[in-house]
Amino acid sequence: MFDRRDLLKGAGLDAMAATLNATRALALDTVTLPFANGERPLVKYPQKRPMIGLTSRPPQLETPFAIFNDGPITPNNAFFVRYHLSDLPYNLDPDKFTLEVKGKVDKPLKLSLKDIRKMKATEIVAVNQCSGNSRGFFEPRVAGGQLANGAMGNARWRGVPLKAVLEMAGVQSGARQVTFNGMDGPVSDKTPDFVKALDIAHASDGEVMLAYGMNGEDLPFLNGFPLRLIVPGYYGTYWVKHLNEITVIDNVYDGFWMKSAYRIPDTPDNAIEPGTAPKATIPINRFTIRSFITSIPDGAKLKAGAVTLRGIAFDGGKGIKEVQVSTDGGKTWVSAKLGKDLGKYSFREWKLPVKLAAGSVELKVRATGNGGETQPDAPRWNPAGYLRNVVETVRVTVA
Ligand SMILES: Nc1nc2c(c(=O)[nH]1)N[C@H]1C(S)=C(S)[C@@H](COP(=O)(O)O)O[C@H]1N2
Ligand SMILES: [Mo]
Repeated sequence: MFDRRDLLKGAGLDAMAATLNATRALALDTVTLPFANGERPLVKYPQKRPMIGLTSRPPQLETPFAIFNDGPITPNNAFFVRYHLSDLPYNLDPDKFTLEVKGKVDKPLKLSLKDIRKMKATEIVAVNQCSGNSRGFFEPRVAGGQLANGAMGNARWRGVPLKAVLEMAGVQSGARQVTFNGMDGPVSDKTPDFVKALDIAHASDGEVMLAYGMNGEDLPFLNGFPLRLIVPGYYGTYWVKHLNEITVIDNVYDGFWMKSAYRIPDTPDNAIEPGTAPKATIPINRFTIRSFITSIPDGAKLKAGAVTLRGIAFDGGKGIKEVQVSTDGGKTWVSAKLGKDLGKYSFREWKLPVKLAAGSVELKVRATGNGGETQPDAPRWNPAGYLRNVVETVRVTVA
């Protein structure tokens, strides 16, 4: 719809604003996700290929699952999009953009994109996954965006360590947390602005990153152009987009999106009895370990004989030790061959040649992390529909 030079001049953003402000993006077709009320339009947004549309105000787009079979890196134009608030910064001018660093620091900063790009760059391959990824599969069903498994993606992020910027600003003693605010905002004053917080030690660990690059290009607008937070191993809620305000504070941030939203039961496995309410909660944090078969969709019809199964696995940052596959509904398991290691926060590809005999076959996949944690056979439940990591099953008919 427009090229990168136009985008940087701002003309592209105007075009995008027009498209995004249209009540409905161009609907191409529909897809049906495998749960009740799973009909969704396939929609086309600027810088994106056709994506599964969840909402249009704000835009929320899910990645069609077949794309995860194309390789371990999710293309920018297929990367999922999640927003809470509908007032997006379409009119931002990258030449005038500034990142403010303030609060309990010796030297408050106002950094331009040029300033940030002049700093020593680092790169990391890391999965971004929405807390609500796979929420549509919860039983009993829970409120919130009814997503299948496509609210995740893996990219090579380029930027600067947050640590380096915090050091430039000089964090004062007594600092406890750092808050992150982006340029998007609520349309009505009643909705609280989207602000997230990390503990100071986490924010200064050298891995948390301010990213301007994604897979060798600028961030797509809908993925946070021109700057976003990368919090490797942590759910996407912390990965604040269009990030322009960092505040060091000497208390624990109690804004809505930390204190009331994005919380998980404070129980073993962060699960509770389905349909009940948790007694105590904590902020959501690291990913649970997951694995998927990507080469064969659920419900496929296959010819009997040899086939190579392929897929991906990832966890909250220890890295994948083993992926096992079952072709008999979980009775027996065989270790798959792991693909190239792109880092402990990345998707890890796996593949396994198997022989399938005629009949109804349940294919299952289960990952084990370097810390020994693995996936449960039965789904765990929490009222917000977070953390899903049950052993996934792909049912196929072999003839
Ligand atoms: N500014 C801003 N950043 C945000 C959000 C938001 O609503 N506004 N949503 C968060 C959530 S919940 C997720 S899952 C990720 C999604 O990142 P993506 O849209 O690039 O895939 O963005 C995070 N960063
Ligand atoms: Mo999310």
